[in-house]
Amino acid sequence: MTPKILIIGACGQIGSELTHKLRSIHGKDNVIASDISYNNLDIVNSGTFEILDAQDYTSVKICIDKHQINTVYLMAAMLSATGEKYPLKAWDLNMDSLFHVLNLAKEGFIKKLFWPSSIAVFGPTTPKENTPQYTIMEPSTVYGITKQVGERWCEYYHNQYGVDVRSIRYPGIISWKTLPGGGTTDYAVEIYHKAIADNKYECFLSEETELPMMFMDDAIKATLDIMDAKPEAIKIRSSYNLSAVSFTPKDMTQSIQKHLPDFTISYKPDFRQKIADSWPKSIDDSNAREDWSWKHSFSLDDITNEMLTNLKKKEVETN
Ligand code: AKB
Repeated sequence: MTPKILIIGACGQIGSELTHKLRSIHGKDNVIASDISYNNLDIVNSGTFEILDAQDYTSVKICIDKHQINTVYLMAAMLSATGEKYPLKAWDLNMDSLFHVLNLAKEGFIKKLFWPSSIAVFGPTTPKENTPQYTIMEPSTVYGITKQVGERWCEYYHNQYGVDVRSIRYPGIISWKTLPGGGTTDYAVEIYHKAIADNKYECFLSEETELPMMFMDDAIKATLDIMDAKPEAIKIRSSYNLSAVSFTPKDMTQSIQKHLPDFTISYKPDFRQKIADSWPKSIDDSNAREDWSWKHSFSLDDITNEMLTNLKKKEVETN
């Protein structure tokens, strides 16, 4: 099957990089980008772009028909921190959009579907160290609830209707091209921007808050790897644990200080601290490593190097 791909939520942090990567592999005419507004001109101007409301079933179906789409990446979602401000909106967006694509897949309009889950499926009662694939899951955020429920529905649609849906539980994703929006792990991107702009950062999480994280290139690789794997290799149809590195704001500070020795950090935890405290510190992703040969590449120091180098380059280009 030649993939004809639709990315829903293509202007966001992960969606934008996925769009560029998939276009470089399959050609820009085979990868249609879509989002609710034109909020990333780089994406809007780099190939076919459709304004699409992921909550509007008819519009999604029309877009799929129009472009003869067979593969969908549903990247639109409201993340953990914003979700706590707008709980019902988060529920509606995250669930409506998923049901629309699952139903279109059930009806045969979509052959293969990627839907991201998150470490937010875990909660305060989950074992925090090396969190297993199968364990207690009592998420305490609306975002986490939508992801856990979504996972159950993905597995159900696969088992009952044969829908080829694939999913991974992303940790915090660190990248320099597009800013994240509304997540609890966003501090790990902001810190690099502020290090370059002001040589200091006020962190909204406490210094010892350890969370699982990953560089964007690893996240994109994982996404492509699971989508390229043979259907028989995908033994988990809810969502796979996925891991790369785990660290605290203090660890990040020390890594940044290797490049910027005068960089300082202060701590002013806000409502996001409680969310971070409910999530795992580290993740056991042995199923992903065994089933579809997942392997990460970037350590914390590699990430720091990439972030500082590319953000400095970007600053020079825009000035
Ligand atoms: C968030 O912080 O909400 C997201 C996530 C871990 O899914 N980055």
